[in-house]
Amino acid sequence: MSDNVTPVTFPSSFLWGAATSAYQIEGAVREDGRTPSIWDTFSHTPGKTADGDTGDTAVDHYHRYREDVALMAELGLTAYRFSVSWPRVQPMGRGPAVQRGLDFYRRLVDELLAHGIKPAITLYHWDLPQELEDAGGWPQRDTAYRFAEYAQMVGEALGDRVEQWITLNEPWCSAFLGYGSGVHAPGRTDAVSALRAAHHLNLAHGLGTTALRSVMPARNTVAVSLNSSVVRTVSQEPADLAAARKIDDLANGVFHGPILHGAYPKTLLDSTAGLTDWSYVQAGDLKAIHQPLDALGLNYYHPALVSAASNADPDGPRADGHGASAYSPWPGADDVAFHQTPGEQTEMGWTVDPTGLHELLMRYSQEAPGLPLYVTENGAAYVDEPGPDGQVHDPERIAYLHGHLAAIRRAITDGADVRGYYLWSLMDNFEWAFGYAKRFGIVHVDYATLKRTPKASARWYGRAARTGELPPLEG
Ligand code: PNW
Repeated sequence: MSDNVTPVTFPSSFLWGAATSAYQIEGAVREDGRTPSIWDTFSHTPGKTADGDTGDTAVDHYHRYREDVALMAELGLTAYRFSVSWPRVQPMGRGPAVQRGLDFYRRLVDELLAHGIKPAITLYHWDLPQELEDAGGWPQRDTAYRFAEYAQMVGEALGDRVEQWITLNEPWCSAFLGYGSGVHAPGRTDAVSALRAAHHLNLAHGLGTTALRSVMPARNTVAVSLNSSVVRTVSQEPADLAAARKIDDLANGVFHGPILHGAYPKTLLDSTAGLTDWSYVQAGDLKAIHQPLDALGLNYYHPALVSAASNADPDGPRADGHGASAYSPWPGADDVAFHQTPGEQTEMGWTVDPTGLHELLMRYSQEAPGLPLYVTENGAAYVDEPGPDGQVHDPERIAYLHGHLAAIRRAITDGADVRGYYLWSLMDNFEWAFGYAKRFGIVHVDYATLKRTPKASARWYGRAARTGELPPLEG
């Protein structure tokens, strides 16, 4: 652990980034030919988001991107991960690309490059064109083909100036929160649809990777960002270990199995056998999914703690941190109980535990030997409001970042090939079902005026980026 005295320094090539996603920041939902995505529909459905919040305006990044890039440059960030809105560049999810939509991303990328900031594009951060959901969405195979076509269009348009590409962000959330528990768009609640969605997201990743490579310069890199869980157990009893195996398969193996190893884990096929026969996995799919990658993106917020349901209080809270729903996001795991990990929590109720990030990086160093790793998201929500001096003091976030960056540094020392860090998030934004109530930004946004004010954590992180060394915690 870092003792806050010994300097924690990073390799000079380490990327110091921040991350965002299109629907969470852009606004301008009806401009320049954009059509609705499933998140427009969902957020406009009463009861689906806190206070009925929507991304209609979000933080108006579509019109303020120059200001936002200038802010990143001023802070000293060297990389920026953003997502492309599918319905902005290919309305309805079919047909030719819309130049005005692509032009926005071209201008954004050129602005970043002019400021010496390395862009990383996520092609899919959850905003499926509504038209494709109406045709069946991710449980339907065709959506994977549509994604590959879209990926190729964006690759053709921006492959000359963007080197780092990420196909999907957190397919677990798309599949299991979108189609299983229903707390994310499109809000469907069917275990089999969730599993089908997971397979078609995997297929989309594989076909999308191949499509990107067919149109982009060979120097460009392709990765996927997984929100892989660190799953711990309350005991080493066989029933608890079996519970952890089940959740690990449903959280991690269902994606890294086919993507990294070309097969679904046998234990996953067994634990879901009562629900599905996996007959939608067609001949050749696993080969199509198992494409060589250039890097792996890992998003980490907090660890999970599980036991067999028989080893838990049946009336206790279901502390899996995935929002309230009568439907589980864990198909076939009704015999598993989630426990609150001990320790301090962020505003999301997520336990602060940097050791989980070290574990995760070490695990994937083994799972994917030789594959460079990036932490493509990590960060914390706290209640942040400007003080009387107009400044936002967020010592808890600084401590969170310090702890997690020090954990990354330890993982590098221990042999993990971690190349960079994208803090979630550059600025406060639309936090999905939680609306604007949860603030993850290192830049504060006043939602009445949309004024941006860097928080103390932004200064702290900027200093880390400029010096390659973690500054001390605030006293
Ligand atoms: C990720 N969960 O979302 C996303 O990639 C971001 O868009 C989001 O703003 C960020 O993390 C913070 O939440 C998640 O329920 C949403 O486990 C929900 C969960 C995990 C990640």
